[in-house]
Amino acid sequence: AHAETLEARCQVPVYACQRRTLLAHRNQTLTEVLQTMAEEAHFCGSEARSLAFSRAASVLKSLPWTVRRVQELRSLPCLGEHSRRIIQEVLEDGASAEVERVKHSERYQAMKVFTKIFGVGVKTASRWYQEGLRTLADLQAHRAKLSKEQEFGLLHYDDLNTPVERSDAEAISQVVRDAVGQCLPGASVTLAGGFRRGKQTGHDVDLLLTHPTEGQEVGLLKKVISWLDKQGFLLYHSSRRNTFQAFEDPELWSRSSASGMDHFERCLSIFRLRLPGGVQISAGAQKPGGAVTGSGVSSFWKAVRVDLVVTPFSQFPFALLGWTGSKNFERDLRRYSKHEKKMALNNHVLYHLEQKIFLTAASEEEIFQHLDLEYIPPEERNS
Ligand code: 8DG
Ligand code: MN
Ligand code: MN
Repeated sequence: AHAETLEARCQVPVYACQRRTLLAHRNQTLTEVLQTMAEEAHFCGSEARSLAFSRAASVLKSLPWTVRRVQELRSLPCLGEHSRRIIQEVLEDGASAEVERVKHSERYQAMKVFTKIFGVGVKTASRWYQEGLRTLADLQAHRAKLSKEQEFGLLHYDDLNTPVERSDAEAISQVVRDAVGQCLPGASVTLAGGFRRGKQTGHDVDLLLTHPTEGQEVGLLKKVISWLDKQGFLLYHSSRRNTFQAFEDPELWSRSSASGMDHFERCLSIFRLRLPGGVQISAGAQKPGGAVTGSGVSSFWKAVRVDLVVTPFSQFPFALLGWTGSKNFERDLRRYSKHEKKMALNNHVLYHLEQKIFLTAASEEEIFQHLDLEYIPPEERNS
């Protein structure tokens, strides 16, 4: 009865950017199965189906009560027939036969193993599966052709699939802060991504670099990378230059931003993070730089994925908003902007499509104001 009173009182907004979603929520079991289905659809290239499951999971994350009966879903948005059916199965039988089948399927399991390699997406993983490969050992035996990125991904597979702790993220931020301080005094380093949303662990560390005098940031990334490399902090890095052109057709970049990719200068890297006190981790893993012991390989460092992104100061609030996530939150921010406000939002700018003007902002709060949205702090963007 309590749940139903809550349901009646609770008008859940359609867009994730209108909801407050904390990390801890009350429907973990249900969101997990829906996310498995979203992942499976993604592995099949069915992006619309994947999105539908993600949205359903996202709505459940925002609920202030635990769903116990399928009737409680009546007035909720984004819950399609398939999602409801799976939720009902889980509520009534404790598990969904369909989800169990997916989880145990050979294809899902192999796709999961392959896409966990840094640099491997669904396309490559599917191809390997088609060729009959199933495991990392198969991949090595088959001598599959790998990109540089994938080679390093495979080499550091265990480390890169070990959750990055908040303390690791803080340590890496500090190293990058030192590097940036040496290369360009006055420049700043900001931790974004899941850690900014309050997560205690993550799959990587997302860092934004900028300088309050626009233009000063040009050339910074090269210097920082070279400093880090000299100090032995980088196992792998690959950079891309800035390709953003503010005055090209805004329709063009508003389309490309739908995927979440942006045009900032950036570096995808793998850090060699020294561990305090020489803790032994990933015994048995291949560690080219580790100290070999009798039982296997022990090491005093671990590999951590780090994204470095350089932004001109005037675009920083947009970049910060974009790189803080979650992915559901970002996707709906853009969708809301376009459909409800006739504005195109991306990681660089906010553009009014009818008035044909750029709306500037000095903070995330100002971007929310332009969009007539209540400000949602990072900790409540875990949609
Ligand atoms: P995690 O690492 O803790 O697992 O989660 P996360 O921090 O939320 O995810 P992420 O994959 O590291 O991405 C962080 C945010 O950055 C996410 O909202 C997507 C956003 N993002 C962009 N542009 C790009 C891009 O070009 N590549 C990637 N990988 N992420 C981008 O805005
Ligand atoms: Mn991240
Ligand atoms: Mn990232």
